[in-house]
Amino acid sequence: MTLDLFADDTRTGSREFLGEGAVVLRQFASPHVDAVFSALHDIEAHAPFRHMVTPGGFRMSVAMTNCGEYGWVSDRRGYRYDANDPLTAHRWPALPEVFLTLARTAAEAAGFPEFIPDACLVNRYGPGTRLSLHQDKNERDFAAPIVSVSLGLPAVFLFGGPQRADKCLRVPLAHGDVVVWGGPVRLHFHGVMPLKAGEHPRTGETRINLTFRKAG
Ligand code: MD3
Ligand code: FE
Repeated sequence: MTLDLFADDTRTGSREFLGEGAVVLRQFASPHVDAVFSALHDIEAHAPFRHMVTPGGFRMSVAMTNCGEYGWVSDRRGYRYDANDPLTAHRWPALPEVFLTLARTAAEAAGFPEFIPDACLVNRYGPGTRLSLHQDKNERDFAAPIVSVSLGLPAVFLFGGPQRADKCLRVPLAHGDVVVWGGPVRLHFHGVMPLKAGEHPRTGETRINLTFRKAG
C-alpha cells in the first residue's frame, strides 16, 4: 500500500535548487490538483493516451497525450511538434485555464516571468515504466523554461549534465511537486527511473507528469 506520504508534510512550499535555472517547488500544484484532474479527464476524452513509436521502431513504455497549440509526437519519421493529433487528425485540445495559470505562476516563482506555454505533453507511467536519458531539443526557443508537474505515484527523476555520460543527480518527485527547468540546464540530459509499483488515491497504479513548453 502506498499512501500520499508527502501530502501535508514540512516540505510544502520549500524550494530546492538543482542547478542554474532549475528549482523544485515542493507541493506547488497542490491547490490546483482537483481542477487539473478534471481538465485532464476532458483532454483524455478527445486525445486518448497512446504509446508512440520511436524513430528506431521501439514502442515507448510511457503513454502520452498532449494539449495546447502543439503536441509532441514521435513515429518512424522522427520526433517533432505537430498542431494535429495523428490519432484523430484533429487539433489537440486547448490548454485549460488551470494549466496555463499553474505553469505561469510556477515559472514566475522560479524567476521566469511571463511564461506562456503553447504545448503540454502529458506522460503516464505504469509499474516498471521508465524514461531513458534524453535531451529536450524539439522546441524552437531554448530560452523559455520547461515546467513539469508530478501527479500520482512518486518517482525518482534523473538529472544529468550536458553530456550523456555525466553523473546524474537522483531527485525524488511526489504528487503535487513542480519543477522549473530553465537557463543553462534546459538542455541537460534527464530521465525517469522505472516506476515502483503502488497505488495512489488519485491515479491508481500510475504516475502522471505534465510538461509545459514553448514549442512554436
Ligand atoms: C531537465 N519527462 O517529457 S519532466 C519529457 O517525468 C520528460 O515525465 C519527465 O523528460 C517526466 O521530456 C521529466 C522534467 C524535465 C523536463 C524537461 C527537462 C526535466 C528536464 C529539460 C531539461 C532538463
Ligand atoms: Fe524530457
